Amino acid sequence: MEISALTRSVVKGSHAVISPDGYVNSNVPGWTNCTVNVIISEAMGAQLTQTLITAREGGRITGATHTSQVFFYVINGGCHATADGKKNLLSTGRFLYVPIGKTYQLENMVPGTQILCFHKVYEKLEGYAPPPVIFGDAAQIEGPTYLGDPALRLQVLLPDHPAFDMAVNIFTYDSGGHLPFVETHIMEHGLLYLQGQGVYMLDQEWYPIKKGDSIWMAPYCQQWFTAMGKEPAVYIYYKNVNRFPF
Ligand code: UGY
Ligand code: MN
Repeated sequence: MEISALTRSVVKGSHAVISPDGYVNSNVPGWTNCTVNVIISEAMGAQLTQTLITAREGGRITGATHTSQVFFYVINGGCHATADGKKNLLSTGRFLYVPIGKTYQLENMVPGTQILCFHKVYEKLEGYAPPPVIFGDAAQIEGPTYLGDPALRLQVLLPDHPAFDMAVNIFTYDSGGHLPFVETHIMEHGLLYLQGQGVYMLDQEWYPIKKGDSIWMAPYCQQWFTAMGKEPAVYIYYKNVNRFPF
């Protein structure tokens, strides 16, 4: 029998590892017939919110952005999406970015559809209008090698433009691939494993990680990862970018 008093999840001042075994569901107004798990939030010290939405029969996600922008990524399943009057079909690997001050509707969700969501308070930049609504498909985005290492590939899902103050990237590591150095940086991360497994080092502590796990890394949380197992390890992650730190 499994021992229910054990978990791989940890929540610390500079980082958290959240495995699905600890999920307790939330209700979010406007997100109807959906199971919602708020995985990363201000309540743990983060400056982003990372949410996982799983549709039940009749699942529907509607709302409006105010001070926060929102990024939706379809992990599996599909739905019809509308944002600021623009419509598109979302299926596995497709995404929708909704800037501040817009409405959104994700409807006709196939039961079981899973959607990852990042919210961040938008920091305006003088001289630049806030970004537009963006629909995209990760399958159509190039994944060049990362820092010249053919075992690592990085896809940048949002435009690299000063109007954006957040990035969302997909990082793929062949088995045995690893970050080339221990990163120590001011940017914060929220991430979700889409595939595979490996070992993450967070502030000199070592964690086995696999598909379905999430990680929060506060600014300056030291980080390094190596992929293990028979298939590439893939994670999608958030990063704050393009703004002066004070
Ligand atoms: O973009 C990044 O900072 C990325 N290389 N960090 C990470 O994967 N932990
Ligand atoms: Mn990093």
